[in-house]
Amino acid sequence: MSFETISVIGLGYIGLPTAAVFASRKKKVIGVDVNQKAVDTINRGEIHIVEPDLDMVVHAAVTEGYLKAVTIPEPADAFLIAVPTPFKGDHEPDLSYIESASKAIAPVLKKGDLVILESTSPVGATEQMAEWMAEARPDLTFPQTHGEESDIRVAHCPERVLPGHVLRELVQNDRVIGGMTAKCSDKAAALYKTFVEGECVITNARTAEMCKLTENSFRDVNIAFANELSMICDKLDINVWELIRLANRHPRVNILQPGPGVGGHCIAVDPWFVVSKTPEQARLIRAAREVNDSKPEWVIEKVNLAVAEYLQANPEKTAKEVTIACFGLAFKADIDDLRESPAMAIVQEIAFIHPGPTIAVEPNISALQENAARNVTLSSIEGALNRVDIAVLLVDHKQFKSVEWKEFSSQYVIDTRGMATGL
Ligand code: SAJ
Repeated sequence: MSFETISVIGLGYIGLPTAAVFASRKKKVIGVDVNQKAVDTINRGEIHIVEPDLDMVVHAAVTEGYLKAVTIPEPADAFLIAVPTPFKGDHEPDLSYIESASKAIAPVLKKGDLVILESTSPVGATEQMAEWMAEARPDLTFPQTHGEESDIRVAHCPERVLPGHVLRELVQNDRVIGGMTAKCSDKAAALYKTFVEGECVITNARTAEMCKLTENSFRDVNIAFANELSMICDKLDINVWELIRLANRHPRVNILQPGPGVGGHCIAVDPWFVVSKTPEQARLIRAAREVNDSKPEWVIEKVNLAVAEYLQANPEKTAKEVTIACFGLAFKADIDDLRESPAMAIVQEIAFIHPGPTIAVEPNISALQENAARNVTLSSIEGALNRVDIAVLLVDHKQFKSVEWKEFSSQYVIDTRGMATGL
């Protein structure tokens, strides 16, 4: 099975690195995106997203002529769909991007082509995608009606890479390959073997869909456990970080770390895809989402209490003269991605309710986008430490770990990451 030309639909955090890695293996890659600006950026050999080393790989792929970006799909031997799958309304999955992508490639499909859905999807989405393509191309046959005899092969192969380590994990992680039939799986596995050094493990499409949702739900439930513990320990006057360290000495216990909430684009979204399909069964998964989503509010309450205590101890001051410094805006440590970040949401809310100055420190960015955080001043670590009355530690970036937090009065440090109090 040889793939001369590979097309990747959706050139975002997953699609662009995937396209670039195929191109680095000297495959002809056509990247497709509806965003003309992103397409132009990539065709200049530049990138519009942040991921370590991706700029170099894309630059090389474009200048050597293996990768080009377009807005309208062109014929290829394999199509990988890596578009967003957000939720809408009451956490219902929104498959409209998959629908548009599959309808956009349908006109250029030909007998023998492989279509892979990489986007994280609710169970049944791959079959639905195949249906959309079949409706658009009645002249071709698809696996849902023609099984192993179908003209077009269809599979779900979820991405599982960790933001910040995408290029390494794309190559090294094992890959779950869920074909709609055995031949679909074989063809998809052959494609991934172009660059995957991990194992390509074969299953069916529905199990592959559920596998990805299970991985992220597992993590969400475990983080919720840590977050719930942090709130229990706060009530009981116990240091949660010491407690977790001690409990983790048990050979079969491995508790994750509490934080200000769960951010990113996957873990706070994917569990809802399970809940929306099976609401009566997915009770624990739903509760975990609710615990994690409630954590930012809990942190804001702690900040309000600290301000009240501060004013009581310093009666000559008004709230307008209290400076709150928030350390970290990104959704997790040592990255610069502010999207879906609980830290960002907390800082925005503090700036909204607090009449005094709100300072934010984010060593991984140089400026805050306009309107990103009104009334928030971006500062250096030193600048913030010189002015701070109440410190809110939100992200455990490496730069914050060397700060002598112990020198601060503990009731004025709200430490959501165990950097000051977890020592
Ligand atoms: N977090 C905690 N405590 C912890 C671990 C994480 O509060 O002990 C928070 C982080 O601060 C962050 C959020 O959880 O706000 C998510 O971070 P993460 O590092 O757990 O995961 P992501 O969103 O960067 O990437 C996840 C990964 N999934 C798993 O580890 C099961 C990645 O492999 C997936 O490919 C990715 O989701 C995705 O695209 O689905």
